[in-house]
Amino acid sequence: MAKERTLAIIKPDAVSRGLQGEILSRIHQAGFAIVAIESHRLTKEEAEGFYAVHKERPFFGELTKFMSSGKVVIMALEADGAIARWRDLMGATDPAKAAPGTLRQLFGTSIQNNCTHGSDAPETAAFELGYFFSGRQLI
Ligand code: FUP
Repeated sequence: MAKERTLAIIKPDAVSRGLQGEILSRIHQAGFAIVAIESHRLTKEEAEGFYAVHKERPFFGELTKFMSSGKVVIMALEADGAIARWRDLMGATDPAKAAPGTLRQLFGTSIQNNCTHGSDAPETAAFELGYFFSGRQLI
């Protein structure tokens, strides 16, 4: 399997509950390398640009308000098959439907407050990594 990079976010609901350490530990145990990491609070505009693909969806306003409501941890993760593997570790979008032991099942509380984000395809990963990180940070 080819080495890949994916964009992962620990969302404001998880950061506000102090779950960064727990989630980072699971990322480490799952064998991902953290190529880049930063923590900051997104502006509403930054969140809107990041989720532009969803701008016609009914939940767009609430989602971008939530994503800019507090600090997030943004990471570039690297592993063989990183995109699918990180999505497997996160679990389904809705925590109520996520498989036992996945991050969203363990730490998510609603379809919006679902604790983590992950790119869903190579093209999305390229866009999302470039949205937050410079080429220098991704060396
Ligand atoms: P995912 O790729 O699993 O993050 O899910 P989607 O791309 O379908 O949705 C992006 C984000 O929109 C989800 F993480 C949470 C949010 N969302 C809602 O708030 N309500 C919905 O009905 C669907 C998604």
